[in-house]
Amino acid sequence: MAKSSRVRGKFSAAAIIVFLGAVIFAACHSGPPQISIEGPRAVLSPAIYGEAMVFMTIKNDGGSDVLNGVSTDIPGATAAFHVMKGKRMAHVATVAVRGGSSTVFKMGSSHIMLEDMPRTMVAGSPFTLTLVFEKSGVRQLHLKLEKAQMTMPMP
Ligand SMILES: [Cu+2]
Repeated sequence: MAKSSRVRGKFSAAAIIVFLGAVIFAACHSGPPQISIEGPRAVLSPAIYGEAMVFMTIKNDGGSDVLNGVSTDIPGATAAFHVMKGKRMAHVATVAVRGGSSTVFKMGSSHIMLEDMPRTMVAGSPFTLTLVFEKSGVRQLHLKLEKAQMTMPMP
């Protein structure tokens, strides 16, 4: 009798730990997003004048969010989200920023494309990139254009 009740006690303790774990996990990845932007860089295109690609890691330790827009203060320039479809870039209007994970913009993969920059924008030129998140609101990044990279690693 005493033995079986001790076994039951162990089982329920394990059940409580699993339950608490699930609650903590749910709390972390639901509710408001917790966005942090790591290692943002803007690199001039080695091939096309007036174009640059922006790379970064968007870390989200909270619930899911969506990137609904991107813009820049560079006069006349446009900013857009690009994803790779095979070997071609395709424009997308929004980018999902899943909870509890990192959304990566990198060379040869998803990136932010700057086009139609004026000739005054050269390596070292500062500019502001504005990201608009559905839930987290507006984030502004102050970046400097970096010189074109001569080697373009393939995805
Ligand atoms: Cu692109």
